[in-house]
Amino acid sequence: MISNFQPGLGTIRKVGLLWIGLTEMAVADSGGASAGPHMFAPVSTPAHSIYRLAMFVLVVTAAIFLTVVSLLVYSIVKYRRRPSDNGREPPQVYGSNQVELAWTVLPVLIVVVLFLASARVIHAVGDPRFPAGTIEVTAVGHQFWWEFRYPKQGFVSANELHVPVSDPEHPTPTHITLLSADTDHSFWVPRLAGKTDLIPNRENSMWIDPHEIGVYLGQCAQYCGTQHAKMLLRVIVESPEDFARWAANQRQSAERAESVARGRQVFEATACVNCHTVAGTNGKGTFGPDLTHLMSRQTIAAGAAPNTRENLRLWIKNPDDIKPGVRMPAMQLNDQELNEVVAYLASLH
Ligand code: HEC
Ligand SMILES: [Cu+2]
Repeated sequence: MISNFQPGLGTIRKVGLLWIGLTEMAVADSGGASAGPHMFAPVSTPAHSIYRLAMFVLVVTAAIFLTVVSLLVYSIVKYRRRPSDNGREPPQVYGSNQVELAWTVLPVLIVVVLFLASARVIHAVGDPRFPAGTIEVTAVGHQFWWEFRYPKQGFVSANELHVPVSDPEHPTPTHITLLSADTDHSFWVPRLAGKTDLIPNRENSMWIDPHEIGVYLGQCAQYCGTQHAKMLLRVIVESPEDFARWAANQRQSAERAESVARGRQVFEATACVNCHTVAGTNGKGTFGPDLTHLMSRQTIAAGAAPNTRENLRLWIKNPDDIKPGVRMPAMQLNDQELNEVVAYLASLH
């Protein structure tokens, strides 16, 4: 018997190692972010409550499953057909108040317990009391990127949501209002909270309360068009000091270095300005991401590529090479204009 069990345990170990291996691959792929997007390691209040509830439901239903399967296997084995059977029907029993009461009351009790446990978490997640230090962010889903507005601080960013880490003693949760500029999207950062949809002409909201500094990966979780799969997002949870420094920088107008004046002219003289804002220039478009502090982001095009000069050049030359089906056209710049505009973009810290 015991030797029979060993291959089984070995298999479980192998599956476990494979799982860890896959997670690590995801981490490697994600450009150094501290964790892949899975929901088994929550670090924020709503995700914690949901995880605990899910585990509780899983344990209760697993216990029911095991009981039912054991009884089933027991009956199949014990009452199987035997050569010694005489072929007659066993005695037929009709009705037993005790048994019927037991199999009615017990499931009702289990359902009530599951219902109360779920109702408690739904209430805690759906209707929390926000403390005074709550950060307000408006997230707008676009095909295929995220706009993040900080209305109280007065600036706009994209694709990488910065929030301060929340100390359970003095919580600073982030309340996120969710809007859509075009079609349905869904905001999902598995380690921080459940999914919430962004629906045109409707205001949804959610919140996160992360307790660990780090970069958490997320993904649009509602099919929204060709590049839905490359509509990634990252939440950068940082110390209150780092967050304050980042926010202060975001509030500044764009840098105006003389050395990149020609690139700025290219930017201001082309249709870039119809789709992009750079504070302090004539670029006031909102169809594409705000570029005022482009270089403060780790990635471009909603996580489609690391934010390097080479990728920026590739992107401006032909965005479709990085993200086929993207809503930004190739701007047909010549090589010199391309180099100048990339130098300008690279100066926007
Ligand atoms: C028709 C509107 C439009 C025009 C014109 C346009 N863009 Fe874009 N741009 C977009 C959209 C939309 C995105 C977001 C694409 C995505 O991530 O799916 C984008 C993304 C970008 C990004 C990446 C930003 C980030 O943080 O991810 C850069 C850089 C950029 N554009 C620069 C330019 C420059 C420079 C020009 C002019 C030469 C230009 N764009 C012209 C719509 C436009
Ligand atoms: Cu989407």
